[in-house]
Amino acid sequence: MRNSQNNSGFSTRAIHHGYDPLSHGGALVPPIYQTATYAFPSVEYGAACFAGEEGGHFYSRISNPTLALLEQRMASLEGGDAGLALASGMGAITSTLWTLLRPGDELLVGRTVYGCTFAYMHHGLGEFGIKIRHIDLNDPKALKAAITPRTRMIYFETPANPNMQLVDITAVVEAARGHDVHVVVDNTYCTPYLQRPLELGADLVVHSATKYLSGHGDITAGLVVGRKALIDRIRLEGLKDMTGAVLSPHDASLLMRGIKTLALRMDRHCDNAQQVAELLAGQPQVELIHYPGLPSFAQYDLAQRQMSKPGGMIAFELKGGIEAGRRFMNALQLFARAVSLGDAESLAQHPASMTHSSYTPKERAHHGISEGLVRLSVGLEDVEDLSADIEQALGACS
Ligand code: 4LM
Repeated sequence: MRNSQNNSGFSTRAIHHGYDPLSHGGALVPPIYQTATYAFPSVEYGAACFAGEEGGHFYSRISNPTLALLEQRMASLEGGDAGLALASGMGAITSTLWTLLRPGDELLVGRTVYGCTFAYMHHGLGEFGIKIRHIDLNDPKALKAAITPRTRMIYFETPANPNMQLVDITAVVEAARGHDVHVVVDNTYCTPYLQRPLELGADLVVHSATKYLSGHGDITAGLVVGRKALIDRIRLEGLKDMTGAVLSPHDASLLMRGIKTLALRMDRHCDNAQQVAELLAGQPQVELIHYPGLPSFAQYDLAQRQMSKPGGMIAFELKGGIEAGRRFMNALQLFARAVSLGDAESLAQHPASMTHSSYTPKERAHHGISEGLVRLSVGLEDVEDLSADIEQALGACS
């Protein structure tokens, strides 16, 4: 029996958890249940499913056996008791926040978040009567003062996209204790291989599984993991009735394929990024570099404590600002000029004009996203080739 993998190592669970081939005709790879609906043995059974009295699947916007396996596996990897798969990271974030917030509630948000998350909060939630306040979550006094009787959620990314600022998860959980507040962490940059916020006391973890979890840039997907009672609510309110952002069974299967190699890939992403960061840090053209694996990183101690490795993302600025950054990016030959992250291919993008263009320039300045910032997602190629590309592009832009 391969079903009881709870105490196995990370990769063993990433490959086997929740699935026994011998219960599926010997199929080594879990079958894809490519079905929208399910036949009921009786009208009474169907009615009991709809009433929530029977646990079976009854419509694939609500649940599907292929997604259920993925959800179980991710819950195991994040250390939660339930998971929910969705069509994209934004599907996961919007389904979660629409479920847990009501008009009049206050949402405290870290200083910097992904551009579409920021836009959803300010143009979506904000227009439906939810008050959004960004604060420096690393300032314990500011955080304590910001929590009011109307605060219902503290939401953040760590590291934040794109400026790599970290938030001390344990400190936020501590500040939220005793308040009716959910702590929600976007763990996209780290994946559970590098950081497990639920084990530090967070209530929910959300993911863009489009990134490292799937790892091959061929699907969009999202995940939420946490306590079963919360996940059930997000499934039955946010996903079923509000967003309908359901993941296709075929993409769930691709995502499970990606997750099988997560540990291997993350190790290589981290090793490559460390070398690229060290190379950049030593170049005269580089003004500033943010990478949690460099001792010069402002939150190096927190990174060492909270993340098992520093990850595959680097943010840096060149002397000469955005003009130099543009010349650098246009000169790259191996790194693709593309948004998204966590793929096998190395990617370079300009947050101010791309992923974070939903902030106004004034908002970017206020939220710590400088106009000259260049973001690298360091891929899985041979690091010598990546280094050579960086060196030739720096040469071309100076
Ligand atoms: C990007 N990011 O940065 P979907 N949370 C984080 C993210 O970085 C993203 C999402 C959620 C980028 C996309 C173009 C921390 C996305 C949203 O794209 O909806 O799966 O995830 O390049």
